[in-house]
Amino acid sequence: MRCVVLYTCPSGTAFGDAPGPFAHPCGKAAKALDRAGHSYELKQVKGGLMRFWTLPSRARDRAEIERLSGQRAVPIIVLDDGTVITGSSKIVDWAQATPPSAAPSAS
Ligand SMILES: N[C@@H](CCC(=O)N[C@@H](CS)C(=O)NCC(=O)O)C(=O)O
Repeated sequence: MRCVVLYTCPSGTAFGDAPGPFAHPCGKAAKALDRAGHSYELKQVKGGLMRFWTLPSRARDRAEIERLSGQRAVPIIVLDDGTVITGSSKIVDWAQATPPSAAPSAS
């Protein structure tokens, strides 16, 4: 199974190395994938609870995330077999537990 797509918020993969609770969840997931040698397509979705001005378009902005994962938060990853992994901690666990050889580079 390879990681095909990493969905993040508009801040993308930034601040994943910040210490402990200050780490940006999407960045933390991206760093773990990078460190483990996984390649992936990055898709940034709009909106977010902190971006309160986007609340009116929230349902539309996160519709794909909701369809894929049943909730609206990112990060999520989608594997090539359709498996969806939701949340930075689970993504970190998957990245560390899955050898890149089992998850060849996305083409
Ligand atoms: N505990 C979650 C927190 C994820 C989180 O706060 N994600 C933000 C973007 S960085 C988000 O999408 N929050 C929900 C929202 O804005 O609707 C994790 O570590 O993955």
